[in-house]
Amino acid sequence: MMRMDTDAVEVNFDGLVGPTHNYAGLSFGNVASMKNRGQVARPREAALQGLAKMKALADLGLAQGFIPPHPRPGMQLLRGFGFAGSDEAVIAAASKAAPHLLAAAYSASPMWVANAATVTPSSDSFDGKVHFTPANLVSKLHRSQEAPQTERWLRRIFPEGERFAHHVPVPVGQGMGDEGAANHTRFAPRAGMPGLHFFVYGHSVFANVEDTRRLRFPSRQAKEASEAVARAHGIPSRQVHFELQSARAISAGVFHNDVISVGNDNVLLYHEAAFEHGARAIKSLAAAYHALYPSQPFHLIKVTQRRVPLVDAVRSYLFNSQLVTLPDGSMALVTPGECQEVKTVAAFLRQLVEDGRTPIRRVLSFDLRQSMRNGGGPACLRLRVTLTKRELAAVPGAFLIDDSTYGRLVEWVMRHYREVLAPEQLSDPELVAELRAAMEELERVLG
Ligand code: SUG
Repeated sequence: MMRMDTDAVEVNFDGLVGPTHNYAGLSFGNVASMKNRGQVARPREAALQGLAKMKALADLGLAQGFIPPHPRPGMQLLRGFGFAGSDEAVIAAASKAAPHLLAAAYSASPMWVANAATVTPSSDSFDGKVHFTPANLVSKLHRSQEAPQTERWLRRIFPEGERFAHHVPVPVGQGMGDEGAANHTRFAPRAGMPGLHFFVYGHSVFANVEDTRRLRFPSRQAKEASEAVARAHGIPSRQVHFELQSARAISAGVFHNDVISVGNDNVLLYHEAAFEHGARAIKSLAAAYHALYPSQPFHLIKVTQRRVPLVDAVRSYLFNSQLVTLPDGSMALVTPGECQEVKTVAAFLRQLVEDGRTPIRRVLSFDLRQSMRNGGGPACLRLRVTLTKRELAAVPGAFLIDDSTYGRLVEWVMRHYREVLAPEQLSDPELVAELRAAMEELERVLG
């Protein structure tokens, strides 16, 4: 028997940009991060840009939450590399001997919460609870430190018990990367109905898939990691579908599937170069969906290379848009402002809305430039959690965006964030005290 919770809604939990947002060039294979290495960042502006998006979506009538930043610098990471003594001594020594480690420890990368965890709604899990598995993020050192604090925040926002279940991250080993929801899409006629879980991976550790392909950049998501998550969450096997990311896309800088396709409810918008097996992959995805919902429409919107070359897709982050269902049932594409600056993409978006044959009726555009320069678009900044009304009521209000929480967070950012931050300023000893004060104050804001 499939469970159905018709009062369920998708809640977007955005990562609140932390006060150490900077451009340290830490992500090989993420072309924006590589290109902008060493630039001066604007943490305050970055956080306000993210908050403005949250507020705008909440004002459209969508349920919106947030996940706070992680304490920085990550002392455990620095101590793990042999630096010892007081926090101050550790930071001073690391800034002299290993500035690259200091940059990793200071990274504000937890803002990209699409990578924080994989979430299974209660309609799809074996025990009727919402399940969370924090991503191990082992592919990148700076991100590999995130999981323990991610788990702490998730447990606070979604208290373990009758409604929510929390798992440990997938065990690590060479190549066993789990990047969370960035490679996971769930399809169903609407929120609350049992969904088809679409996991896209870049390699398979045991089948040595990656070894047989020529990749310019490393692939991050292992098939076995996604299988582990689906297994732990108890998703029925007919509701799980796997597909291999294309080598061509990864080599063009598509380090996650959410940089080359986006889905919502019964729609998938994808670039023709997204999947290794091209049209065959799409056909088998559609078959899996129709095995669950034989007579329901499934909208597959293909974007050809002729229409939007891969390089334009990566530059504009078109596919890192959020595709959301508005309260009137129509869909909106929440795009980064860069889409309007790339001619092929701007033209595509115009036609998409004019076309009228797909459920996508509106294109919204947001200035997220600060995050975008590190390869983080609208979709990277949010973790989707489908919740029934009762589950949503179990989330502490301090983590949900309304006029009052929004106002308090803006005030907090204005008080505690630096206007500018360059990577070399991470060795400034005053930064540590500033960050400590900011996090203490945040606890008061959260009540
Ligand atoms: O993991 N950038 C992030 C961006 C993550 C985007 N997420 C999704 N597509 N879902 C990453 O590469 C750059 C940090 C730096 O270079 O300072 C960074 O970590």
